[in-house]
Amino acid sequence: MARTSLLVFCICFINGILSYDLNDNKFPDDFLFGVATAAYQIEGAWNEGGKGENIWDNVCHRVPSPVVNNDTGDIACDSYHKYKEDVALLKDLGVDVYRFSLSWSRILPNGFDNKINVEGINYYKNLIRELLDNNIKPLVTIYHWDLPQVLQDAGGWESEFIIDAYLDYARVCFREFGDDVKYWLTFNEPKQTCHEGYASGGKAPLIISPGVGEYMCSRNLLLAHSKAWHLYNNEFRSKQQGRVGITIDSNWYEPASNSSEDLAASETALRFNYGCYADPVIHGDWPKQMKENIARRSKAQGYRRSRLPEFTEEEIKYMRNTVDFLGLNTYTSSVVRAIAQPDTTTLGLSEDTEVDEWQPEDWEGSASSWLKVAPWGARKLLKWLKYAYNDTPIMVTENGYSDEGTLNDERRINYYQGYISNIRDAMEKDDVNVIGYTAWSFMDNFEWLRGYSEHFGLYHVDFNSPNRTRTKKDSAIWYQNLMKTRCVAEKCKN
Ligand code: GBH
Repeated sequence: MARTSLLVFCICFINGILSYDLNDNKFPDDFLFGVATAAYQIEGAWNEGGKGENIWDNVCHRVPSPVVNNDTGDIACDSYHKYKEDVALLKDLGVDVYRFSLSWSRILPNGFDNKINVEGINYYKNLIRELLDNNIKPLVTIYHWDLPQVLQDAGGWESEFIIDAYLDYARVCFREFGDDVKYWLTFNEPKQTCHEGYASGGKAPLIISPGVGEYMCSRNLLLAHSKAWHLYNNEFRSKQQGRVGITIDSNWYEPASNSSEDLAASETALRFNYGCYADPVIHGDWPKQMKENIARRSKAQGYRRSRLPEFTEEEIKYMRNTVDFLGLNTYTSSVVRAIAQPDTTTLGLSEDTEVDEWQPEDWEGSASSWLKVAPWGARKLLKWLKYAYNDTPIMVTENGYSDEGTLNDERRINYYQGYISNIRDAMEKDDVNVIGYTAWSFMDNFEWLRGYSEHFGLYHVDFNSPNRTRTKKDSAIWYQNLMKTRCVAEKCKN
């Protein structure tokens, strides 16, 4: 205990003096603090309990493997067998909420609802029961990237059949778990599903269709989201009284200068990333920056129509205002500048954005190439979301820092301090309606194509031991203290 308070004290002290003043206001009493995970990254039991194969099983089992060290999620943190132990740790940590995801192929091994896997349903019912018994609210992501392989074989997110397949899956989730779950996320980070999954080769199913297939994916996914929201709204809301949102990821895009071109470049980057998914579910249609750029470039490239598929008037009305809250995953920032003479020949989301983007060398790094520490960006991004999306309530559903795996993870504590302080600033000084925060991640886990080489956990997991032993890191002790005092600074004001 002495070690804990000394550690907490030292870090607050150094930080407060050297970089910025930490916000010492308490978070509101009803603010939800917690931690996050995802099914494929922690559950393991890939072929147990009646589960079907999904696209991540498929990718990890390919020879040669595209994953670092040939790692797989076959066992991962073994949370399928260890959920009681997990909940005991969550209880000890003192979270208000636990964000986790459901594995589609564990619930519907055929992808479709012609066959419901009772063992899979029971796993999640037991987990939810265990959480509620310990006074922890479940925040459930319906889809975090693990599509049943049979649906991928039929075309996956590029094909329209997926809209109703997703709807049927969501119906099963609302029906089976909705009496106990009051916070739902239809999707985690659609950009990664569509752009990394169907264009950049960064995520399963590793299909490469930049500027074409990735936009078909976005369109289908957005329609699937709004259908699920309408279903909840019409058939479940009055009885279950929950809220349905979607989690979208974005950097903050800092303009390189105050020139109107660079300010516009920042706005364009935000619209192409967060806006690609938030504009349709709030305003009904793609952001105008996307429509204009992609139509103009498609024309120059000789396409008969824009590579960005249009929404009909009817779809626009149907999609508008189909969120009860917006989820935000944010880890980092970048700097952007307008490109004077954009190359119009190449296809792809970033090419279509026509903005130069980079991260300055002198920003503090992490174990992930893309993640540099820029806590001030979180405040600016939240302020922008308030302006762009009519003050829709926001839940920060992921934020976190990767290292090579140490228990004395001061750099992670420093990261959380800076980010959470800036989030509190956004609430207090910019009047942004932030309703919760779930840190990524509860524990070290399978980091997709990076395997077990990048660690984001508050708890260390020993992947060499059959027990997958969990050990509390210093950052967990720090976060536990934050959730108790409910402010980031060493001394809270009120
Ligand atoms: C989240 O994505 C995920 O939701 C979560 O499952 C994951 O474990 C966590 O973050 C940590 O990565 O390598 O330059 O091509 C975060 C958003 C955006 C992270 C794009 C990786 C790859 C960029 N991500 N990114 S690059």
